Parts: sequence; structure tokens; C-alpha cells
Amino acid sequence: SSTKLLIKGGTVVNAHEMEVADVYVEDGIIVAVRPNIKVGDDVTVLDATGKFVMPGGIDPHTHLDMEFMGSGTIDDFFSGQAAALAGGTTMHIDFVIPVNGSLLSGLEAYEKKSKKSCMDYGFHMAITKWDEVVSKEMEIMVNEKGINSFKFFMAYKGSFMINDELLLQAFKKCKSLGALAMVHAENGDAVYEGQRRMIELGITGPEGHALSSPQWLNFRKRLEGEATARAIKLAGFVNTPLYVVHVMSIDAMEEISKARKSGLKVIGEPVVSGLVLNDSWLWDPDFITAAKYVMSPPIRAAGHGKALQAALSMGTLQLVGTDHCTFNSTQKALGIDDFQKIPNGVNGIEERMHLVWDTMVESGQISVTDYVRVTSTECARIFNIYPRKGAIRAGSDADIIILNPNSSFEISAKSHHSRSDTNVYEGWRGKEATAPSLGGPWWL
Ligand code: DUC
Ligand code: ZN
Ligand code: ZN
Ligand code: ZN
Repeated sequence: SSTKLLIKGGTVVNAHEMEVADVYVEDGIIVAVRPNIKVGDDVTVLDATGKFVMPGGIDPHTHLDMEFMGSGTIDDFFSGQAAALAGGTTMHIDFVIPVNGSLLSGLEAYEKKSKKSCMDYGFHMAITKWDEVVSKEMEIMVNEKGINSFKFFMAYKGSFMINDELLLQAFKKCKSLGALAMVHAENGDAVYEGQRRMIELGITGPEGHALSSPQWLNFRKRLEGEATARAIKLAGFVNTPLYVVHVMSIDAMEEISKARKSGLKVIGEPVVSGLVLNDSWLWDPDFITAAKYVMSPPIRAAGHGKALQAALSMGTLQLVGTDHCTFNSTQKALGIDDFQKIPNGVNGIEERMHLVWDTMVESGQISVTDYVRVTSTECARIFNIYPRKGAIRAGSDADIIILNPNSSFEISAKSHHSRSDTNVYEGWRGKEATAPSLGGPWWL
């Protein structure tokens, strides 16, 4: 038997236009989009009058079921995806972490972990060391495994970080494979030095993570700009496109802006935490309240988020991710005596669609069509899954959400679907956004 669904009378939104129309779906594929579609009795009809019918969100940056800093993230491929669906995101792209440097072993492990999946997903490959074996494995990823985006770390000195010499080799390899190079852009040597300095000064709490004396705070954001500029120049040198993940500071954003104006192919991804939060929480006297905001690069001072929002609205930055990487309070407490031991990461896979809507569409900063572009379509285009994803049109996957602009609910750890006992967006508000074509909230 087939499932047939008609979504009637809503405002259908794509990245460049919107119109009142019906959407007819059969077996998970959109069959028709036009006004007044007539159907038989065997079709489930949903009235979407007064609501927006949009492509489901695609989160380009998540970490589910990842071992990191001595802990495993609390959300796996089931709970993380259930959270995503509950919040209107119908696809995500996760980072495979190699096992002992091996990409193939890493992929094998992630293929197992992702067996619990309840929605569509894709993989990027993180590169945690660089040598000839890895270089050969990259070929296998691109030619046989369908993975053609690789993330390199300019931070995490002593573990994931690779130096400029190797980064340049890696970029050359991406160029020759036609793969997309991605970077975590921070100056790892300087971050290491700055963290040691904080400990020497006796600053062991979460505020030390933002390197809290004013000159240090300045330095850490400037150094994100420095690393971003360096990566842009190295990628430009070998003429390969670059994707900068989690752009957190004005400094980094301005480097991307300059590069794009000069004609370089550079993509900038802000994450929702960087767009809407600021570092004031890192000074909360309650350790857990502060520690839950610890991620890298650090969430910046107030003002950076607004500037990143403006850059997103003007197209200087192109799409919004989350870096969803959740730990519960017991795990965050590993760093009670030393902020360097707090597992880095914040939630967001469930909240991203709500927060971009409530902070940017409600305020008139971006249009509803731009909302679809930055939360879905642009990601589908960059990672070669458009128009199967990221569009409401005949032939596309029925990854559809219905957003009710007149609804409002409060985000809370008490009601969210992540397994974490905390939420960095506690008390923020969102709109109801359901994904009916994917079966409704059966995971509850
Ligand atoms: N930053 C985080 O906060 N968590 C996961 C990895 C990263 O770069
Ligand atoms: Zn990162
Ligand atoms: Zn990440
Ligand atoms: Zn699907």
C-alpha cells in the first residue's frame, strides 16, 4: 500500500519564491505543487491554511555519537535525529571521525552508529592527521563512498591539529579530487598558549575558556580571524574552494567577506549559538550553568552575533549550522577544576529552525524565502543534494515542514527531545514546526 498525503492551502515557500498552493505527496516523494489539487478518498488531507509549507531544515554540521574529550556525546543517531525532526530539521550532515587516523575504519564505525537513524543524513569526513595513507583513503572516500567534503583542524594542538605545511598538501589533494575543503579555523598554537596562561593565573573556571582578561578575549577572536585568513590564502594559493565551519567572530566574518569580494570561492557557516548567544553566561557563578556554554571556538562577546546575523542577511555568510555536540551536566562536570577538561559542545539540532525564525524572520532581518535558503536550500546546493532536498517541487523528497507563524512555545530541557539534561536555549521561544510527511511525532 502507498501513503498519499495532500497538504492543502498553505503558503509554499522555496528559496526564491512563495505562493499559496497544495502539495501532493506519494510514498515520500512530492508529485505535484499547484493550487486546487483534487484527490480521492484514499488520501490523507492536511489543512495548512495560514501556515508556511517549507523544505525541511538541513543542518550541515552535527556531531552525533562522537567520542570527544574523554566523553561520548549524549545524543546518538536516534535521539539526535528525533530532536532534529521535532524541531523541523529533516536532514543533517555529521562528521565521521577517523579511528587511529584511518578514514575507512572511521566510516565503518559511523555506518554502524548510524543504523539507528530515523531520518536522512549524510557524512563529511574529519581529518585528524595527514599522511600518504590518509591521502589515498581520501580518494576512496570520493570515488567509492560518496564522501567529498573533508574538514581539517587548525586547532586542538596535540590531537587533531595539522600545521600549514600539511594543510597545504591537504588542500592540494582536495583540489585534485574536486572535493570541498572545510576548516575549523583557530590558531591552535596560540589557543594552547592562552589556555596555559589562564591556568597559571589561577583562572580555572569556564570563563577561562573565553580567555577572560580583556586583552586575551580580544586575542582569541582576532586569532580566529587570523586562522580564517590563513586558510583562505592557502586555499586560494592552490585554487580550491573553502568552507569555513562555525564562523563565530566579526574578525573571521570580515576575512570571508574580503575574500568573496575578491572573487575567491569561500563559504562561511555561522552556527546558531554564535548568532544568538553571547559569552556573558560563561561568568555565571554556577559551574554547570556556565559550563554548558563551553564550545570551540568560544561563543563571543555580545555584538558578534548581531554582526554575524547581518552578514547572513546580506549573503556574506551563506547557511546556518549548529555544531550540535551535546554533553549532560555530569559530563560537563569533568571540568569542575579546570575549564580545559570541560567537554566542548552545545546543543542546537532541535532549536536551529526556531531560533533563526524567531530572531531573524520575526525581526524583519530576512524574508521567509531567505529563511528557506539559509536553513535548507543553500546547504543542499553546496553538498550536491539539490533539488532532491531543499526544494518543494515535483520530484523532490517530501522532506516538508509546516510552520505555524502564529504559534509560540518555550524551549526547555524539560520538554526537548535531546537526551541532555540541559539546554543552552532554555527559556527562548519558537514556533511549532512539524514534519508531517515523515510520520509525525512517533518517537515521543
Ligand atoms: N567544537 C565543539 O565545541 N565541539 C565539537 C568539535 C568542535 O570543534
Ligand atoms: Zn570545529
Ligand atoms: Zn563541529
Ligand atoms: Zn527523505
